Amino acid sequence: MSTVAETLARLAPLPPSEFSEFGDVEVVPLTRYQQLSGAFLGRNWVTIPHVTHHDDIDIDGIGARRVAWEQAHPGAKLTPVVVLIKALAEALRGYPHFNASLGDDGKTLILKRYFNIGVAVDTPKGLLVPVIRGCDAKSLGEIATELAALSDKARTKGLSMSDMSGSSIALSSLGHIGGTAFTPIINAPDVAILGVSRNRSTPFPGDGGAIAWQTMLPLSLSYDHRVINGADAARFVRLLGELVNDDTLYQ
Ligand code: CAO
Repeated sequence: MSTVAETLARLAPLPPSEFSEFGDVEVVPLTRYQQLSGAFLGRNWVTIPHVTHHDDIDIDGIGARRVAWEQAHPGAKLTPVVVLIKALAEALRGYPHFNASLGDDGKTLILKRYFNIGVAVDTPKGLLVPVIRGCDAKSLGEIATELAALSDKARTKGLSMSDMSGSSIALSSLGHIGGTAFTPIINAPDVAILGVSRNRSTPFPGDGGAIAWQTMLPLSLSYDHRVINGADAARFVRLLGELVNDDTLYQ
């Protein structure tokens, strides 16, 4: 048996970052955010055993409600991200070990009694993950307003460490751009992150052999397999699908 250190020592060294023999290059500095988030993403990717569960949920219920909701809340946008932030907070109630962190000694699981959702925001300086706190007690309108304010702050002024600390779970959406699935990297010390891709009309067998079209939203849940098993991950995403079609979420 070899130790982990011995196994790592047998890996080939990385090639040097020297390319001038192949042609002209330009060296540009990484922003402070890119350096920091790169260091954290690299750490999380190599230290957490990730598995990503992919599924599509039916979001016809969101489309039907969005128009009425936005008329009742002038200026606010009910995007799938806003609905999913609320649904995540609700789903965590039934899955406490998704709202958890491993203890430093690796022998305990710390269950959190708060429902704070981190949201990846794309900024000119790099990726930032502000946290919306207490989402279980907030309405969709409050979540939409806070998401707009935090993402604007992230893009214009930047965020403090306290704006980005204390999440239960995180969400990363590429739905406004495209894609069918991806593997989001867990934002430690969280144990799961939900990736959202672009929704699409999908044909299903309908009555009498007809085709029925449904709007499906692709979700990709990356989870720490030391804490969460695959069956629970699959159930958790199914539950999100039920919650986004549940009237009580919109009250
Ligand atoms: N499918 C189809 N359309 C979608 C969608 C989806 N899954 N998600 C959002 N959209 C639409 C919205 O409805 C909106 O349409 P309208 O302008 O017609 O209302 C449009 O895309 C833009 O949405 P938005 O970006 O303003 O709002 P959002 O709530 O979807 O997202 C935020 C907010 C802050 C998450 C987003 O602006 C952002 O920064 N996303 C990038 C995150 C990222 O980079 N993640 C990857 C990290 S890993 O490197």
